[in-house]
Amino acid sequence: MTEGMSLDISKIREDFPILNRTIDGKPLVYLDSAATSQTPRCVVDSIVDMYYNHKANVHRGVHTLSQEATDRVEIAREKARNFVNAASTQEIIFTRGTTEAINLVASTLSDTLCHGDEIVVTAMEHHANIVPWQLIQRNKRINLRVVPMNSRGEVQMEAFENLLSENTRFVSVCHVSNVLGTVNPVKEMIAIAHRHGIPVLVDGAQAAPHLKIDVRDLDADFYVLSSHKMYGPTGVGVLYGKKALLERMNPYQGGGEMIGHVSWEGTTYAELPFKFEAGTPDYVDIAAFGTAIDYVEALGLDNIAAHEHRLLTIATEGLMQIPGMRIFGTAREKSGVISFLVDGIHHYDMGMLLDKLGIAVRTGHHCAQPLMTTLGIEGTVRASFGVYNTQAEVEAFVAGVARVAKMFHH
Ligand code: 7TS
Repeated sequence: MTEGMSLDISKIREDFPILNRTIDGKPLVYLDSAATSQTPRCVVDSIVDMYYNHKANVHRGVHTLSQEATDRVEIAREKARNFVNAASTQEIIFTRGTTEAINLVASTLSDTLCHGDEIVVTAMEHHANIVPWQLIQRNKRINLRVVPMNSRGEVQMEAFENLLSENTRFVSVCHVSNVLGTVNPVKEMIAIAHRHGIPVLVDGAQAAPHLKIDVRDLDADFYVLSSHKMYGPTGVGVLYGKKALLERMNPYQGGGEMIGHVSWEGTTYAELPFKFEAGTPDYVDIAAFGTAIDYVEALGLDNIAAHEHRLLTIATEGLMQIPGMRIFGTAREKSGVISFLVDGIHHYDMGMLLDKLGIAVRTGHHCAQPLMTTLGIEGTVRASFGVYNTQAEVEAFVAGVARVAKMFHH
């Protein structure tokens, strides 16, 4: 499929057996892809094929199975490199996910930080981009500075630049907010930070399934993502890092795979990317992640984004008709996530009642409690879209919300 073509959604749905499920006798309407996307048959087939035909530990054996398993992992690494447009596979480190990737960078960076140093994040970060910095804050008494946002849920760029000072050592910012759907102007933010000589990590967990990523165009120093949100298996993530930076960093964990030579006197480390991949990697899922990348690229990220944007518009227009509706996040650039509350209805009640209609949405703080505090709420109801969602599903969702709202208000 080439870019710019509209997707055949009913055909795509055939790739996802779970979408045929019913909940309480009603067809499943899965609107929780921001938490985790569903997995197409080709990715599951890749996992099964590895277990049945090619399973052996990687990077260690001369025997055929071990070579085959290693090849599959390294092919996936090349696919991941191409997916984010990194210069080299040495810059692609496989992790357990976005969370581990950020912890890796934070923990390694902490070696170089001193009392009074500052890390800058935004008001809309997921806990995965807050708590790792707080953990190193505890040891080093560094300060976490938070970029405010405007009423639409957009980062205030002037405030961002003003927060950067000679004490700022690092900026870590989400590409897309998992609550507000805001697409942050990360290229511009990186350019500003670089003018001050500050490296930037971009948390791409919510961007990777929806936007074309080009780490070289962004000039990102680090870019992190999770496979399970982009139609891939669980347990795999990517840390992209510029080679020059990764080379200067200490290893994160020690063990097999990451060493050059070990002796009682001292140990040397392996070359990139293996220096950061201690222990047996999740090679079965890494190989299947490669298949997921092929799947996404065959559909075309521009096509996926266009489809999801259409669904977002239909959902937003539909929800706005419902009395007492409050939508959180109205950024001019927004991805396929919609967070809302209806006056007088607890988000949990809304989620439970929608579930009775077969509609799966997420409720709560979405691992962004500081953002909830800023918004003055405890949680929201969040619908999020994937490439397999249809207009009919979005209409069923809007009708479901309207029905619940009516139940409470009359
Ligand atoms: N960063 C962002 C922006 C996220 O949305 C998430 C997960 C993470 C980091 C962590 O990713 P993980 O794969 O390491 O867990 N977001 C969500 C969510 O919105 N609902 O459930 C998980």
